[in-house]
Amino acid sequence: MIATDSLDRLFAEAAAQDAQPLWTMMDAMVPPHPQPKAVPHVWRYAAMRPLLERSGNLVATQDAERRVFMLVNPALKPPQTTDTLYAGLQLILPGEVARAHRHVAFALRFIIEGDAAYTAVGGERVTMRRGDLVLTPSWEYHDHGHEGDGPMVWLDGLDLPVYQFFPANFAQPYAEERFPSEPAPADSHLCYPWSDMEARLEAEDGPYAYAEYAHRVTGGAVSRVIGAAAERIARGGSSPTRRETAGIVYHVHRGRGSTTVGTERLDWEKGDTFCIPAWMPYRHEAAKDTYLFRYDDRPVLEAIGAYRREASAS
Ligand code: GTQ
Repeated sequence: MIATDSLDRLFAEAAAQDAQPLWTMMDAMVPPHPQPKAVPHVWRYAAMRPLLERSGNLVATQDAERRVFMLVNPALKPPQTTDTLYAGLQLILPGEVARAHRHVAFALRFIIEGDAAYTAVGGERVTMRRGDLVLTPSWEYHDHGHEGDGPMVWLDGLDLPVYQFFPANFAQPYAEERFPSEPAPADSHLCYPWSDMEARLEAEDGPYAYAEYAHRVTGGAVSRVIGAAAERIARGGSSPTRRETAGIVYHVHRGRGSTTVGTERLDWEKGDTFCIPAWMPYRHEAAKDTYLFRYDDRPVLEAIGAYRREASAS
């Protein structure tokens, strides 16, 4: 050993070998509890709606493969709405086509406004109505079109950030603008109408109800990465306080209220979208009869044995 050796000298020489000591940053590398980088945040529809409308005047679908505003977490970069989930607001106008492509990333759509637009997925054409959940499974060609009246806006939920981490995504355009399709059957595994979900939530007693979407074929979550659910909270009611290792994106389908996340309070109303970072305790309170749609990264966490949830009444 050199008599004049020191930690500074050791670290400098290790750095020259592209190596660093673990023991000075053990807590950051192996944290005692989840440390999401996302922060709680609300994207207000009243503010976003006019921006979408302007994007409709300024950008044609020929010039934008998808006319979408990404909802970017203030503490993160695109495409992160949470650490692992992406959310965007997509606009399609009557007569437009968002051309066919496919990608490994999974997408879901929750319809916010309008009806009679369609998504054609792998040969099935699904007509979309407010409140419906429509799935685009991994690697299926899909295009969106609108043959009705008025603008159509939906929330896109994708697992894109996962593919920033696992660089395993591929994307491909289709040779034609539209992938050939036939109208989807009423019980298509791609479409989950709001009326069915609302009936399930109404069938439960009490001021608060929670129901998961079950894939019509597998009976499990809507994808291997993303799961989805809806919640009903009666006016004056509240959810239990929960925390889970999943990150969550919420969308207010109907109603008004607030969610306490850690020490922060997020106020929201119909059309707003908000996010809950992993492991932060959260509790919703409704000022009006409320229905929330949500998606999360629970299935992928379960696959790697890392999903945990705690709930307490109140
Ligand atoms: O509609 O295919 O928000 O590929 C982001 C990427 C929507 C889509 C997004 C996409 C799509």
